[in-house]
Amino acid sequence: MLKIGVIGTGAIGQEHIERLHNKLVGSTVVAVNDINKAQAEEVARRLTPTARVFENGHDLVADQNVEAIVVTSWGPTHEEFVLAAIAAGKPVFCEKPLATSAAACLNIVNAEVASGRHLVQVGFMRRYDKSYRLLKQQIESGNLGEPLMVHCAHRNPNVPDVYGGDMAITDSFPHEIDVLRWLLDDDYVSAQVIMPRKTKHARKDLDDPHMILLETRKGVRIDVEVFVNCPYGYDIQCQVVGEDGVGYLPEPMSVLLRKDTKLSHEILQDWKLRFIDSYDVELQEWIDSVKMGVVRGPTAWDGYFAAVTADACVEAKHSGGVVPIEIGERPAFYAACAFKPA
Ligand code: NAI
Ligand code: NAD
Ligand code: ISE
Repeated sequence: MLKIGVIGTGAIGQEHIERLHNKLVGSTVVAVNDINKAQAEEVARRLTPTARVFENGHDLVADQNVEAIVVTSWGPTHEEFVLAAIAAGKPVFCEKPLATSAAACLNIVNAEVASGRHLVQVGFMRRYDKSYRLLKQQIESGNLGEPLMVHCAHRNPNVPDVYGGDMAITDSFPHEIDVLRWLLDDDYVSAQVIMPRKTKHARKDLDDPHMILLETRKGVRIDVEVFVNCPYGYDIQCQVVGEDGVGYLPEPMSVLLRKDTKLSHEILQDWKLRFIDSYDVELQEWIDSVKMGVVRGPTAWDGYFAAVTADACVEAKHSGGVVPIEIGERPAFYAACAFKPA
């Protein structure tokens, strides 16, 4: 059994503790921590009663009984806990974003390379999603011809009060940044952000929606609508327009109903359900790979690339211009752990 310590017992922390302790094979949660101690104690009692509740994340990382770390605290805290795990020589799965700025992600990349071991995996779970994998197969088979354009939407029904500032770009959009780069096997060269009319459903201090435009090295043009107060539900759309055909991301499975004069499908309301299988596959593969001593999932470099892109998008939003995305060569260290689905 891989003995795991989880830092952050909020929304996704609770989801991951449940799957790591009670659902997946080969792991057990032996330690938890949250800055909100009462919540950590309540979560431990309910989901993993024998786990030790730590006063702070650093003590948890250092504890001899903890073999691997999962970081599910707020984004701004990720850097310090991932760096602590690397310093302790322990594998660490960190929810996206790896950190909230490119500079912070680069600190992690540099620390990992200096340690000489692949210890970091980032929670970009869409790469494990069956529907994205089917779409990727269509692209890679050549069935669509060369991709020319990609149209996407990332719609949430609502967001918590702590979701503010540019989090549409730094917290929601990183999923598209990562999965589209993986889907197209391409990198980005520029970003632009256009602000449509604001929805009446958004809080006064929150900009919503955003329209984000990316250009890739191969010349593919991508547009992504990020709309986090979309009253009808949680809806992730992706359409790849190729030279010879158009591929659509499959919709989540649901029963087609003929009822009350309508022909309808249910629309999901919650990100936890839309990607429930992907989180399971992602973390099961992480557990298995940690035990084998080879971390195979999205790397700290992927997390860094996402942060460089997000930073460029934030700059583009505030300047109104087209901002180049410049990133140096990927260190050879990361070539060996390019993502390979099991
Ligand atoms: P949340 O706000 O529900 O939970 C965050 C938890 O971190 C809170 O319980 C908070 O008390 C704790 N925390 C904050 N600072 C801490 C510190 N210094 N030490 C220990 N605990 C601390 O947030 P949520 O939605 O669970 O998100 C957490 C992370 O997971 C974020 O990075 C988010 O982007 C990511 N996430 C990823 C998703 C995915 O689909 N992969 C979905 C939802 C969240
Ligand atoms: P949340 O606010 O529900 O939980 C965050 C928790 O972190 C809170 O309980 C908070 O008290 C705790 N925390 C904050 N600072 C801490 C610290 N210094 N030490 C310990 N705990 C601390 O947020 P969430 O929705 O669970 O999101 C958490 C992370 O997961 C974010 O990075 C988010 O982007 C990511 N996330 C990913 C997905 C996904 O689909 N992969 C979905 C949701 C969230
Ligand atoms: C959240 O943090 C996630 O990661 C969800 O998957 C995403 O859809 C949501 O917009 C983010 O806030």
